[in-house]
Amino acid sequence: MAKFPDGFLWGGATAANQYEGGWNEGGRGMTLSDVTTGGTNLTPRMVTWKDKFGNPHASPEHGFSLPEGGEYAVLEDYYYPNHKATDFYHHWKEDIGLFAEMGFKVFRMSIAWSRLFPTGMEEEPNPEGVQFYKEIFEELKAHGIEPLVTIWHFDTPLYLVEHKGNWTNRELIDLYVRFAKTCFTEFKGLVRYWLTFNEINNPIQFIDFVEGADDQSYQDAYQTLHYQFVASAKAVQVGHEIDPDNMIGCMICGICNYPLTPDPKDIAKCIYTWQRNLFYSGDVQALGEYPIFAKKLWAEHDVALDITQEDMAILKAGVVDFYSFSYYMSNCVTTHENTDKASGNFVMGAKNPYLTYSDWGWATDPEGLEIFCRLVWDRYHKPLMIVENGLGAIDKVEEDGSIHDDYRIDYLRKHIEAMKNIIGEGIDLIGYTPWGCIDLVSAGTGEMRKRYGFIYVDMDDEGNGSMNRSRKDSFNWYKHVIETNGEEV
Ligand code: P53
Repeated sequence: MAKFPDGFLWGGATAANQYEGGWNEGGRGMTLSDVTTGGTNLTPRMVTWKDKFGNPHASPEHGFSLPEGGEYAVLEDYYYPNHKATDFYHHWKEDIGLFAEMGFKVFRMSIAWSRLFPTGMEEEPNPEGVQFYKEIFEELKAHGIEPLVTIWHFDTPLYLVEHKGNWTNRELIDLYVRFAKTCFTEFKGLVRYWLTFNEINNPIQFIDFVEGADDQSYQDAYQTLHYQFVASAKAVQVGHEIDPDNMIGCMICGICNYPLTPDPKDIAKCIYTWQRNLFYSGDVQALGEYPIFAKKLWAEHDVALDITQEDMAILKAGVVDFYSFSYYMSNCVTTHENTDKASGNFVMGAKNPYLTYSDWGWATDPEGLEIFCRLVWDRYHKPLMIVENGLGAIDKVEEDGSIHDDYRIDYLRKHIEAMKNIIGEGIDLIGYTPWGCIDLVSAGTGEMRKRYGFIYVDMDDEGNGSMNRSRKDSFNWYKHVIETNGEEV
């Protein structure tokens, strides 16, 4: 039976926009999530805004663009779950203490861009923001926990979204690089592991599910990706210059796709899905150039990109040190109609009759994790890190305060067993940080009830709750897994 290597990075993952809160404290500027309401699996999250006459509106977040003269606004009649989130801002010492109790070797978190650069346009960072993260990293170090820092986790400053055209504007590259450079400089010696962009392939992967996605939407999604690739590659170079010990990775949303039937058309569609959703982004970041099928993908939607010769050189010089990804589920693709659809907030492929599904329609498939690891290892030969994995579920608090989340233990156990298998094959897997190691706000639905944590946080979908932390059954289970370096799961 294979063993996890010594020094394997066991830990957990979070992101500022879903966990940190303190949205209007410490000089932080706003982001899109501050004007996004909660939703459910069936009702979309809404973005709130005012038109040029000052009339309030709420529109579904996907596919939304602000009309001429409009501005994003926090409206009185709505609740915004990301404002407080689960309040890492005021609980970080206590939370890090709990992570240490579980024996974490690594803790994944993100830096809120707008806490360092409130509008994104400032020349110098907000000292209060820098100080906040410094204290956190020092606390982690004191507990022997290595921080793994995502530089961008969906939280571009709202000013840049509203006034600069978001990531379809080339200017965003240098603004991001200034932010990244500040992080590398200010936190040098405290942080060694970095991820440039969370789930960089997200916009292209989910575009098919945006209603009414036209060629312009594809144009914007591919252009956004290109500018983010260049920004990421520049950040990798800057990060290595500032500290050659820095290990900088990409982060890909890793969904394992299968053909629903043996119809060659389904096989072809499946390969296409791998190319577009995964290899397109992975190749640019891990190999330093666009794959040949990129041209085919662009031609499908008449996409014409702003790509310069200099950009190509930057991509080549800014190849990542390791390949990280999220893995929650697999998905079936088909060219056939009338198939049973899996309902998930984004992933609505055909339902796989061999798998079971979560309450949010996500398929549990540890085998898919093995397949995914093999394919990306064969392609890139870079160390792999699984930086998100887990089961979003409703937890019941018993009268005595205990929480028996055996379903979560079961899900994680199966995926850890899968990791053992691929390590046994010689694949260089270096770390595992299950998602939402402490309960936080769901990205897809904005719900609190979709929980992933080992640590429960008393907070509901309407914002009621004490924010008290408590240990679920999975807390002690995971502690034991880490203690035995994965020997006993
Ligand atoms: P939630 C969809 C599919 C796969 C990964 O998602 C995704 C999403 C977005 O919903 O995002 C990642 O909270 C993301 C995290 C997110 C996590 O998966 O919708 O990096 O920010 O919270 C889980 O259950």
